[in-house]
Amino acid sequence: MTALIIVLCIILITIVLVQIGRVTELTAEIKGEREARKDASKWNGWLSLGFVSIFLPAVMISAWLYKDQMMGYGPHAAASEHGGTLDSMFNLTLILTGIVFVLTHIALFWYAYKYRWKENRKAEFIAHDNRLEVIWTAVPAVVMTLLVVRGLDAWNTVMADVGSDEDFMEIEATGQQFNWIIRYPGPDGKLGARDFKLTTGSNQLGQDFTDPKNWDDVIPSTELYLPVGKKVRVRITAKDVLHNFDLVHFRVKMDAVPGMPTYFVFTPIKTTAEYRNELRKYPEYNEPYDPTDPTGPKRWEKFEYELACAELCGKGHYSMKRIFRVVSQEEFDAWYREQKSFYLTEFRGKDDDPNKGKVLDVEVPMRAAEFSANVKAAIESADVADNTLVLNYVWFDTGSATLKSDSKYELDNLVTALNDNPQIRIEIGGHTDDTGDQEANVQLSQQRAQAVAAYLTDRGIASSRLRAVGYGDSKPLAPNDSDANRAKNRRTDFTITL
Ligand SMILES: [Cu+2]
Repeated sequence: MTALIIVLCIILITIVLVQIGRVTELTAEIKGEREARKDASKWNGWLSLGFVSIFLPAVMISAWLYKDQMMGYGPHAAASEHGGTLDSMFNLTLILTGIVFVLTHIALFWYAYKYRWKENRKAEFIAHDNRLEVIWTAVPAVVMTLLVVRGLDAWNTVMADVGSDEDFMEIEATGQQFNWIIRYPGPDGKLGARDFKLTTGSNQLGQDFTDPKNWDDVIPSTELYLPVGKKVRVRITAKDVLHNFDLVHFRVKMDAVPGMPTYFVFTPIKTTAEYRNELRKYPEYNEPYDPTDPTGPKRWEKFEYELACAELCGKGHYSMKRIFRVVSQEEFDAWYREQKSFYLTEFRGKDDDPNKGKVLDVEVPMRAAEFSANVKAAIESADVADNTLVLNYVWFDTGSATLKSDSKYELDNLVTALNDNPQIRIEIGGHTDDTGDQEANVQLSQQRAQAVAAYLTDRGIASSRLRAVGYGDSKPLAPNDSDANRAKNRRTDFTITL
């Protein structure tokens, strides 16, 4: 019942509203609606004309005033070789669409004025005009073709991969929530292989360390350096979601897609210092970097090339910032020499190191340098306790005095040290842990010390400079109470005697 009453009310109200509308129309006609329309039409015409004559100049003036905020203008010049090409494409599009924008606005508002309603003027209806159709299809088609062809040409140039004979350096950028892991190839110039199945907390990139190319790879955690004028190929990957490798000053932007490596090749042409110097010309960059410290450094002095993630990849997206510093080749080389291999400094010898117990080619020169420094320090030291050095990389077959082949590197270092320092003599000491028969231990340690001495005399060291002593377990370095300590006590060492 209530519903019926409501429906009836709605119907009645609708009828009332329609009737009111009719009454209003009739009254307007009696009052002279034509006059009212004439007035309104005249006003609208003039206002259209007024609007366009203020709006268009205002657009142009503001574009001119704010041009320094646009990419490719003023302080935002491109800092890479291909950057200028992209900027000029944006410019061409801006000019062509700008012309169309101005012309259509003038036409739109001028016609609104010119063909405003007038008494006795009748609209002319055009059903179809082939000529017009052709013009407004052909003109945009030609312009679009021009833009697309130029774009394709630019795409082919910018996206061309490096040739095999070209001089370039390759780095790798891996996006993850929420940082960029950047990998440099190290002295061999080659990035090592990766396998996602090997990814762990300590091996973030899943580097396959059975691949020797991985051994010298560097993963810097602070500022990243690039040499100016050198072609850089960035291998871009992602670990979790979609990221985007964006170096805006170099006009480099490429999606980092999980499971699908992408790349970008670019050549930085301005060093950070040069770019700062250019920014210096603009008043806005002469303002203090930190507004609370007006006497502090200016904005241009603190400028850095920034790597950002241009994909909204999650909550911490904004924090994916890395600094790339472009410097001269000499400065770059100096920085690069200081970088430490991730594998050798962070991963070597850990439980999941696939090369545990093996000597790697890269380690041989490192160990040689370390050995010669230790010997030098021992000779120079006044303290007798410093004269004994452990041969950390000399190993024997279990229970025997046969040297393992990997021991030769350390023993060759010892040969070099003895040749470099003809004034020294050494006592080679063999040591065991406390397991097993004491007498047998002494005998084994004696045989092992002699094996080392024999190796040295074979390499031309006078036997008068060598003495081999088997100490058994009488000189432990640590109490024999754990496997680790017992391993420490099983050793060969040498003591320098002048
Ligand atoms: Cu991201």
